[in-house]
Amino acid sequence: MELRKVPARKDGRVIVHFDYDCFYAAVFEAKTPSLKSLPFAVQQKQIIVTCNYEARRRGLHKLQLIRDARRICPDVIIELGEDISRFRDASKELYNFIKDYSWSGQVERLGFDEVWMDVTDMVEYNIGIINRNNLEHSFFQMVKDDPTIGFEFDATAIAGHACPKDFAQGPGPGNAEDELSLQLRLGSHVALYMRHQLEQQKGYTSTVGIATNKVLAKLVGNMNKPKGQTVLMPSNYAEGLESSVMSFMDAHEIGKVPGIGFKLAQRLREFILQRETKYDWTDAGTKEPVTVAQVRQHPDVNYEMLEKLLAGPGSAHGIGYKIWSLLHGVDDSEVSQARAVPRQISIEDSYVRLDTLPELLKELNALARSLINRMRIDLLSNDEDFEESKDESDNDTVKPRTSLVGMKWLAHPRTLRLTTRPRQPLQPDGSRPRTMKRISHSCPLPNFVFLLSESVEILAEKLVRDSLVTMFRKLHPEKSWWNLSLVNLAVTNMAETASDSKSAIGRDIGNMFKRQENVLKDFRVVEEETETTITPEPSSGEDVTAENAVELVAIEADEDEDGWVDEDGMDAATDYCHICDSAIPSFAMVAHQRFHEPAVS
Ligand code: DGT
Ligand code: MG
Repeated sequence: MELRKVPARKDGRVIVHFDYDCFYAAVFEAKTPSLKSLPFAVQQKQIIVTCNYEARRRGLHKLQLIRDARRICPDVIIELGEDISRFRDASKELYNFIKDYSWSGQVERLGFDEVWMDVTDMVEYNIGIINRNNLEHSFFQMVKDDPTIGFEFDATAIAGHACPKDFAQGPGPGNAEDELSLQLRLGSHVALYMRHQLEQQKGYTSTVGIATNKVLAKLVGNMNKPKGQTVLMPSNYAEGLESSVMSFMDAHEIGKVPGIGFKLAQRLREFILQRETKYDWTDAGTKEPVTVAQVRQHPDVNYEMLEKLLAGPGSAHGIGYKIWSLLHGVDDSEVSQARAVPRQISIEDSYVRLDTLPELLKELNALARSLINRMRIDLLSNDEDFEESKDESDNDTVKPRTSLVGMKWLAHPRTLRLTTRPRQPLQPDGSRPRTMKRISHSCPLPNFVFLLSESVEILAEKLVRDSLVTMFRKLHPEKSWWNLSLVNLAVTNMAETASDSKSAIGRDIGNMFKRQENVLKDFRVVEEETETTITPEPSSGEDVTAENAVELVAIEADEDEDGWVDEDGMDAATDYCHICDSAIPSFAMVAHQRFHEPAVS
């Protein structure tokens, strides 16, 4: 039947998916390697957000209450991970490390600890120069214009694990039907090489999947965790990938398929089982699993029916066909190109109670400091011309000489946004209205924040005094009563300065600063351009109490980290809570559910 037509599989690409093992714990371990052999966990609020494998061996797990972890493993070493900037920095460093190997620049981050890389061009090039009569002694060239950089490998063998285990070995070298297997074998070797480099040079181990598209690569990696890699191979070379992909996909619970979020999975389960189903939050899963096979093979399921079943407000057009394709392991989405700068930088914190002006000013100052620091980390780059031009400049008196001299802005965000989430006042009957809305106010970002001559502290204070207090008053004209559960500060609307020619900048320090002033002229504050928006957040099942705020705070630290993640992630990154309907990153769903549970005594 036409509506059940199997979407065409476009093989020919080789995609590698990296997932760093125990990421937050690994960030500490990279600095202090002695932690690796000890049970070690990272704490945010009252939970262990992650722990290393030694701790997992001793019975600890992700998202466990600190109390329970200490009881189970009294000698566990715990570090505080409230300050997520260290994870963000590590994530960026590792991303750049991986990106430097790429020829095409198609390297995409998902969250802090996952990266896809499209290695098709590297694999194709190396297949082009391979000696098919001596595949055992091959050399993989890692740098296109330097045949000496790379590694030796056996192109008849797979590096790491293969799925399925009885994959087709292929009819032998030189046979066209075996090209796909050859591609994937090379993909597995380049993945192994990069995984080793990541470990040797940066101290991080990772779990890697290699396949012909993003979804398959992400899924197949899970088969050998941690420190493992798996390549999805054809089980029958004549059929290509068809049979192995179908049996691989069919075995998965539908909620595990990236791109099928919590809500969609739940609707599919209910359709297949023809009744309401329950979700078990403690296990981050369902006690009523429905497999891909059950959905795919159901006689009434086709893409038009899926469109009707799944389309809703906010869902992308063509969701039915997209899900139908995913059920068949078909995913044509591209690995996006690496971007030099994030689309936005946002910093936020949440509060059990924030209702006095002195407290607010203190928090705004702290957020503004983080924001400016973050801008300097993410948006400044070395001016390579500076070192050589330094001697040419006899104007050594040009000030200031700080460690930031020689840096230039890669982009200037144009807009400053302040967002709050006010708690509603109690109603006469003592109840609290359920809606928790975020409200925000935007205005042009004042120029002075780009000045490198001033300290972050001074700039932050000025930003609070000159802009943020006024913006806050626009959001909260009522002087007498407000109580905030969240404050978010963001710079958005990036204007990249990539067109700067090298010769135009950094000739000497004076010129550079003069030029910077010129650039900044474009960023005048224009009061009329300000804008206030109210973003309704779907109603929350209950308000935050001091006790249950704990986990929520932990989640939100990650939920809205910065533009690198917010806007680059695929649908898989977000699920919707069935109680409050909030969008929650998939990995944080379990912790989020604790927020809805009765307060822990
Ligand atoms: P893995 O991949 O099983 O070896 O372990 P991780 O620690 O890499 O876990 P993963 O990949 O699920 O998440 C990456 C990091 O994100 C993790 O190290 C800590 C953080 N994270 C994960 N889930 C949550 C959560 O529910 N709340 C918060 N605040 N952070 C989380
Ligand atoms: Mg991980």
